[in-house]
Amino acid sequence: MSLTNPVIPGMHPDPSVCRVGEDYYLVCSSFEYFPGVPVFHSRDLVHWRQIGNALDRPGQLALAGAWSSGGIYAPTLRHHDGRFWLIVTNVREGGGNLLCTATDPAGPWSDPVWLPEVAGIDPDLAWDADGNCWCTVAGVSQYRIDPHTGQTFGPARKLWSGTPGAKAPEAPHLYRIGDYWYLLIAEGGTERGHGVSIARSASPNGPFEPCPANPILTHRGTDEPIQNTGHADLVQGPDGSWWMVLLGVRPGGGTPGWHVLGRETFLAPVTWTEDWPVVGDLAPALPTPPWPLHPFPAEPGLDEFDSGELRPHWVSPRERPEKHCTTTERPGWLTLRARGESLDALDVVFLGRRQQHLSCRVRALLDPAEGSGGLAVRFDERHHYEIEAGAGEVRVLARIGQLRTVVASRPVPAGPLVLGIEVDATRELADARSGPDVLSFGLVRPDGGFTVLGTLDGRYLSTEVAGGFTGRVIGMYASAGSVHFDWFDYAGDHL
Ligand code: 6LW
Repeated sequence: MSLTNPVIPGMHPDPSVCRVGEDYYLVCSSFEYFPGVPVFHSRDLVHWRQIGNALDRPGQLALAGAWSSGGIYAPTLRHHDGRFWLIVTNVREGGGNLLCTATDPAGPWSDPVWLPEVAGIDPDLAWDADGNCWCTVAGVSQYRIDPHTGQTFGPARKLWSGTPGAKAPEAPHLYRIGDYWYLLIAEGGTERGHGVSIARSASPNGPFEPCPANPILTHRGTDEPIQNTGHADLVQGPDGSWWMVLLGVRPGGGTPGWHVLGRETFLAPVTWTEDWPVVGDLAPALPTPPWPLHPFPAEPGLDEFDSGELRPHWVSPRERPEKHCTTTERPGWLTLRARGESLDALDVVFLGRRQQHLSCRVRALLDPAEGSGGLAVRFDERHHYEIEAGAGEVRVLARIGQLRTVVASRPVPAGPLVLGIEVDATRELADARSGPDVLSFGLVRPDGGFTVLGTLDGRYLSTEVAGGFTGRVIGMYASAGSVHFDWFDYAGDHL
């Protein structure tokens, strides 16, 4: 079996990992989406399955007013004293750093304990042998905290600024390994200059001595297909081997390269030389770990909405109140009810899943008799494409920045219909300016054929155009009234 990176494709950045016995658990950022902080499980570090979301109740996760790419940033997950500890930042007015615990990482997770005096993103947790709990944040600074109450003891103490001249020392993780305390950070910014550096000390509070080989990982200025590599966490396997999880991107198209799935989670092997970690090859082909592989049954791409519970990969911008998103109104169907009668993206009710493959195909059967809605590829409020049915026609729509346009429309008979989206990243580059992929929107005919109504350039739904920290999410929406969806089918790499 060939093993491939990324190990968790699609928008799953800032991974943090821990191991308990033979089980690994991993969490990542979720930004403006609800529920937040997806939790993954693995038995081999290569195959991962989402088992829940740590912040899945409105009392844990308030995102009103969080702009796109605001909200939930960079969690740290640790297992200590028989419990899982999760610390994370909610970047919004009235947000800040919060900590939740669980005995089962699939949930339920506790209500949050807030840390009002901890200033800074990317909080880390580490405990020393005396039982002190150290919270280290981007910058890089450190607080001693009581993780049960969120209280801090004394002001922040500066630990390290990373490599002189490198911007954004962030994503700290502090570990006791052998005779040293190691401080792993990301630096250079989360774009093409991203990298991972490390320092060590005899104490968790420093002084820290930088590794002479810093950055210990970067793909800046290289031809590597995986770029923007950084924001890492270390984990040791049951056999003593060491591994790094980190974020990276897969740019496509000509120059400057566009990445559309957001930042994804990758895995790299780590060895040690003179008590410093050395990161092995980080390539699309993964080395086989020295233990049995543990693949999970393939996740079905088809969702028929037959159970009351939505699977954990479904997310909505900011909130998902039952009155706007329910499987009980018409059993066996998902009903989305719009908030208003306008095309304003904030009135639209959207339920989607991350695009996880460079090429993919989506189909959904919907009944628009009581409203308007359809399928959308969402990057953020100002960058999305959709195919929408309602009022006797089907329309392909695009929003790119300030521009909103109807790309195509045609009348359709009343009744349920199957809409489709096809994302094709396999086309040859025509020239240096070619985009990363093309997206086709259309109707599925009764004979199963696909009638394309509009084809759009994928670069406008990329980080390089839209900006921010997120990636594409594909799903269903209602823009007016109620729209019922019988099923939604996502197939990756079908081409
Ligand atoms: C995160 C920072 C980063 O807080 O991006 O790549 C920010 N690193 O560490 C948001 O994901």
